Amino acid sequence: MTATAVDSVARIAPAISQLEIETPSWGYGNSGTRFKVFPQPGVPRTPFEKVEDAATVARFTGVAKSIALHIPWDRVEDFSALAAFARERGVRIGGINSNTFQDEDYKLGSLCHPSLAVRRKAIEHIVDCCEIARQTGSTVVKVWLGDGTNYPGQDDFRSRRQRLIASLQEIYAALPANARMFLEYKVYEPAFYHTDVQDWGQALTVCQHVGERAQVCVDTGHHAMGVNIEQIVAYLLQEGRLGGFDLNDKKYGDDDLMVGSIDPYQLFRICHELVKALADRDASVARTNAEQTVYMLDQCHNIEPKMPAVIRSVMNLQEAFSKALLVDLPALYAAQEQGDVLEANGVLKDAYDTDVRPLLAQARARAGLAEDPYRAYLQSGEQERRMEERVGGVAMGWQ
Ligand code: RM4
Ligand code: MN
Repeated sequence: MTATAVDSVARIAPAISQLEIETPSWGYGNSGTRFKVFPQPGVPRTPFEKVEDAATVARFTGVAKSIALHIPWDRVEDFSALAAFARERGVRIGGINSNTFQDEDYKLGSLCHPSLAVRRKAIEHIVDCCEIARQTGSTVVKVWLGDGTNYPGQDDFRSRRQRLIASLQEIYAALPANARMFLEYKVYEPAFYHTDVQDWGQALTVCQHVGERAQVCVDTGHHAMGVNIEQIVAYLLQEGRLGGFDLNDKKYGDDDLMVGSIDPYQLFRICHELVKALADRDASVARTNAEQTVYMLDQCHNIEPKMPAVIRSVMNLQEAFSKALLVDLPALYAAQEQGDVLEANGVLKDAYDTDVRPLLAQARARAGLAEDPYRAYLQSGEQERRMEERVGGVAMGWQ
């Protein structure tokens, strides 16, 4: 290898050694659309089996050492036992995702609902998620709401916002001392006319009313088409309010496709904002924030085999992050300073156009990992073993 190639391997190494990726428990279960769920053989039947799958992904990739849970889908009798089970397999319990969108009572909303009784029920559920965080050692409680209205005039925007803030303040008080609350926005769906937490501005200002440890979750699939997500990321970092990501990709709506599968250049541009913040010399708000940002995948694998898809997604993110690590920042800043539009843009393109796969393979080999985790998994017999062993019982899905 040439000296520059050696240097490049060192530069992308943090994508193997430092990037912490979280996988979602629901990505291992059966999923589909409102039209059809296509079940797959070998899918986990219990949260413990989901943890086993996450641990397998961690073993093959060397990263992705935490798994996010969704309550009540992942409810178990003894959460500390689940956390211990995970620990023994080299993974930890990540974000606890609340679910206030699948109960009859939530037809008109949850934390924003006009009825105090329904709000109470939703608050208690999320307070319970805080308790689960305590029991599992998780440091994140995530709130995504299906709240909104379908028709103009159905309810009052400001009243609903007030109920939301008051409800979140109550929940915030129940967070474990070292935990953060993430508020996730989404432009529309399930509500079609207005959504209560529809964009980053709403999420940010609500978080500011709630407390310092309330931060925004950016689900990459939750924007209108054409929205500049990396710009949102930059500003949230500057405010110290970027909690984490729900990474996935989309072509149209909230498609939950594999991260980097439709628009890898966008993923690169997002990573570029994070890498720049991490490179800040002084301990800026943005740098501290970037150091704590959670990279979670929020994906569903409806037609593709799940475990290989999760592994591929982890690799996609590592590739985008590596390209961002290759951006020549001094050259970029010099070009910006001189107002050299084409040079500045060229610096980004040069990094993006680099084939980082051989570099990542090298870095993995150095770390004692398979050079291609995806192929290594396919050849390992793990998939066949799952299909043989996981017969009977009920495969897990969105219930
Ligand atoms: C929502 C949102 C949440 C996820 C659920 C399953 O659209 O993205 O993050 O928990 O779906
Ligand atoms: Mn999400």
